[in-house]
Amino acid sequence: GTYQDGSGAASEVAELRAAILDKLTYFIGKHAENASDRDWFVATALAVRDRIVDRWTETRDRIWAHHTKRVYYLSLEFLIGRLLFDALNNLQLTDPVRVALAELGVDLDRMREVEPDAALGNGGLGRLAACFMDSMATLSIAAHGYGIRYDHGLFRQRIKDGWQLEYPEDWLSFGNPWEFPRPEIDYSIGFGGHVEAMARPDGTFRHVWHPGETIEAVAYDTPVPGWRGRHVNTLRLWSARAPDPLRLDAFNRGDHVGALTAQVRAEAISKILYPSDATPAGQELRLRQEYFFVSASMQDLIDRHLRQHDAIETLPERVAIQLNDTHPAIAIAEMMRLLVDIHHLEWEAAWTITTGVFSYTNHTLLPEALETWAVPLMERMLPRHMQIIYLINALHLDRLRKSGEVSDEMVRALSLIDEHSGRRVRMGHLAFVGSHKINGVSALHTDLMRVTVFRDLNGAYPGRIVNKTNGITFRRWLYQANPGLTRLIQEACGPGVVDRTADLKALEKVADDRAFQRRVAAVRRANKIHLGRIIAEQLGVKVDPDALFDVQIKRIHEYKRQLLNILETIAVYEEIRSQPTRDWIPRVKIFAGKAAASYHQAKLIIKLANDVAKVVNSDPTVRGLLKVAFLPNYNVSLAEAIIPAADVSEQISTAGMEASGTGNMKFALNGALTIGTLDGANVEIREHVGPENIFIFGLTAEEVEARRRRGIDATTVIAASPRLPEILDAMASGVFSPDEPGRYRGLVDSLRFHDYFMVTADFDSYYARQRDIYRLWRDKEVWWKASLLNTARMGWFSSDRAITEYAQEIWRVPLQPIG
Ligand code: DL6
Repeated sequence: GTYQDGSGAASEVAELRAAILDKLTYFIGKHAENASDRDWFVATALAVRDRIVDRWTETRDRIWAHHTKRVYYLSLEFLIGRLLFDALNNLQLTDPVRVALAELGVDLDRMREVEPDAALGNGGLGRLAACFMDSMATLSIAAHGYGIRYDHGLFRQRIKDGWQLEYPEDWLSFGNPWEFPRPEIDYSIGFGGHVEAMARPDGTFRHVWHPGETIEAVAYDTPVPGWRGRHVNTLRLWSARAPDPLRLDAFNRGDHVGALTAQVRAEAISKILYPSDATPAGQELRLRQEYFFVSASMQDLIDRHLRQHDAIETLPERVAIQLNDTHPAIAIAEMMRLLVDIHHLEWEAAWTITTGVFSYTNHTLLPEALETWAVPLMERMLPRHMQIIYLINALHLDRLRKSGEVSDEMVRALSLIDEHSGRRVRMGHLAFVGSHKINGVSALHTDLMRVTVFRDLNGAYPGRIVNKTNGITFRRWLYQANPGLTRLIQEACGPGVVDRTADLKALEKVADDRAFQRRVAAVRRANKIHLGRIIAEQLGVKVDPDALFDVQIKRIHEYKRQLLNILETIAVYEEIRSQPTRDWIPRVKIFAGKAAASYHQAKLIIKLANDVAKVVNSDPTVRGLLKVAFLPNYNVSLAEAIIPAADVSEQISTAGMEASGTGNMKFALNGALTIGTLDGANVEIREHVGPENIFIFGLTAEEVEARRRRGIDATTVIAASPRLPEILDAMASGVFSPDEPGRYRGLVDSLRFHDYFMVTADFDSYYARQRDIYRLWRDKEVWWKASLLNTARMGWFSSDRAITEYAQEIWRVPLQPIG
């Protein structure tokens, strides 16, 4: 059996089998004999979807009848991954569907592989939104996710000769069985044009925006069932359409392409996800995307409110809107425009409503990722919104001036308009001023927010900043991804642990039970064999399941310091070569992750990982004691295969730079031991699992700051290190790039002379911690105890806990706990 209790009564299986066959016949139009895996997948998804729909309509009726306060989660990214097992598990249908398909001669696990990943996000921010959708449904919160239905999600990564190549992703090419197109739900979105000021008899003005261009936003709904199918929410994604499908006059004149240009321009808005993880794309189209989905969502939620309640004034009692980062921050101005220009409220009343409904989550302190938009661009694209932003700013600064002494310098810092290099609108400031709560995503990150980006705003609006440490959904990241471990956990903690993550604590009692440890080790070994097959298929590299699997999977970014990990790999390689007969612990270094297409240094780091892999994996003196694998096209599904197979989790960002991390939580929950800096949520993970069960190293955020102030030339640091000079010389002289000896000279020079990310400063302590890991690995009893204690103590990092905090402290909406 599995961790589910719906064990699959015969009648249930028969019903499901009939439903799947029915979909295959009447929806797909095929016989079982000539159906492909993809046909079976679609038929199964549709049969399961039917079960979800009943609960979906029930949920809607219940919310409607009780006038439940609603949450709207606005996010430019939802990194969902595959949905079949989410649906099956949350509806307790995995076993009966498995049996029903087996009776039809179909293997559920093979079929699972054909579902494309919905990769509508870059990384942590988008995946957090997906975990939060699962938790909001699980806790019966009346929530909608609002975003964009990108035709093409995050690019597909291929590695050719060690270099990253980007290809368009095509998740919709075979249709999407989970979504419901709602062509009848569409809103007009304006761009450009001018604003007319019309004097009222009392001398005030009414503003009418006459957009120069209009685009339609069409809704596509995906139901999101919570745990045990109690409650089903909606993810509503908007797709762009031109008001007219083509210009018939031009077409008839023979201008077949020109007839379509307006349509192409309109539809470009939802064509593709911008691959900009931590740098603003800086392009007009990106701003068009942001306003497009925000305006559709604001119109939609106001419509829904007015269908149910007669007064717009009650919005804050009925609605909470969460801005996932600043990407949807223009919603503040759009809400004001709708309330003042369309619903004719007074400015003050509108502002009270706006600040009453909005709250904003900040996900990064990296200066290059703090969104700003050039004023001339805003004036051209959103002229009315620019006026509104100016007025918000004037009133905000007036209020501060009245409340006390503010220097010119403070005004410059507090203003929504940055005047440093041309005039730019600071979207973070707009989101801050227009929200009643602003949150960071880990304790450390929130503390740093208060003293860095939002220092002055925090002084002006004390108490607005709160912390909400991120969480992950255990349903996907433990129960689905690691059914073997889940069964053992249920055995030790009781079957109800899947409802009450606090029950994980009971694992502590068996943490040093040798027999139990061995069974946990056997599960890990099976997961490693499974991952080993993927590595062999993808890379032709054979790995030993008894080797230590040391994993770093995440976006490639200098601050995440994949480079630090590679340097340590080189150190180990050199040691094995110089003392080949010592009793080395076999180790596999696993990397995966995408680099932004325009981020050259990150792409060079990918090339380096692959170059090092090539040299190490083929060196006969190494004899397989060290293997390096860079797996291409990292995505949610690959993460689900890698994380349960990891022994060591690399969370080694420069302290102060990783806002939280959520991968760190997924690994620790699955029993990998973390090597990491005191950064983001690592700090809280250490508090929970205990300092003896995590390997912390390196400079603290404060020390990083202090060192940077002293300068980032690393010449003396390197000279003082017992290993760095040799490693860097090897890299710089072309040991890993014999075809182009100078390839890494620039990279090495930047480490030597501008080591902003403190790779060299942290290297020796990182190296020493890795040796501690080796020592522990030799003592399996202590190792597995530490591993089990990690799993036992990670319950707090559930996204159910995070969402409970948002619901109680920010949104003030009711929820129904599970368990
Ligand atoms: O909060 C989710 C996630 C954090 O866990 C990561 O630490 C953080 O880097 C990420 N932030 C972004 C911000 N990008 N932009 N803009 O992706 O958020």
